[in-house]
Amino acid sequence: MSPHDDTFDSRARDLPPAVASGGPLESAMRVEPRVDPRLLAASRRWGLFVTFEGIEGSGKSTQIARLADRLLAAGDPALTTREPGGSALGRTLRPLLLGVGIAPIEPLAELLLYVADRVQHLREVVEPALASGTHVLCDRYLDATLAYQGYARGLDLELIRTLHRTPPLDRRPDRTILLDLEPELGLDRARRRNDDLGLALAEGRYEREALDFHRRVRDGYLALAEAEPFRFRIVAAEASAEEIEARVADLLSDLFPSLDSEDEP
Ligand code: ATM
Repeated sequence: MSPHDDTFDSRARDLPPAVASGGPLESAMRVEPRVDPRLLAASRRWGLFVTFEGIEGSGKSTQIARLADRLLAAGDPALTTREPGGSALGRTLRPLLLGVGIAPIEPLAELLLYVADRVQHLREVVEPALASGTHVLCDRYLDATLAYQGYARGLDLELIRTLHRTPPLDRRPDRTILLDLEPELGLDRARRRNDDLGLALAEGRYEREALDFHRRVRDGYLALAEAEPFRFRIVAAEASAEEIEARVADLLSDLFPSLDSEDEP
């Protein structure tokens, strides 16, 4: 007998007799396979989680709306949302976080408010949508916290990462689009937009930060993207909205086949 046969024999002897011999237990398993319900849940179709990041004025909101339109037109269910402000609690927190002169906020308090906003948003909006098969397109997420509170305000990146290991904060996007822009250009656009929309006081707290702050945010985003090239796609945001829209669709077409321009008639 070869060593191989010997191994086979000893394995067969270790099995319970009914399975080893093809007895009643084995045939019952063949007729009525028992599937772990957790595996069944995992095989159901979940939505994809895509986040958009970038400095102020990089055009995230425009691009998210355009992407949602494309997906919906192709029959793909998609939800657009944002942080801060995607949940009921978040809508209360947003003016506190972004308003000019509402109340002084310590960097650590600011971090914890963004984290509170995120927990509520994940539980109330993001998780139920993904579980029902709806794609979630989110304007800012964890990378914003790392870039603004970490790289720009100087809070410990490891502290932020540690907080985001606890559910539901441990959810990571399937893809992140980083709209990259020179801070001078972005700030100029953001200030003009806030003036036009009358939002300079309600949402202008970050536009009042020094240019250097926004440079640190941008550099932080680029460092994050470099560290995770599989998740991030960087798009130069100086181009026209139409050009950026086409580029974004192209960069997501592996996840969403309906965005593949070669499939268009
Ligand atoms: P939007 O204007 O893109 O919605 O962003 C609001 C601000 O929230 C943004 N300000 N600027 N410039 C960055 C800030 N923000 C953080 O500082 N940390 C975070 O975790 C999030 C989600 C947003």
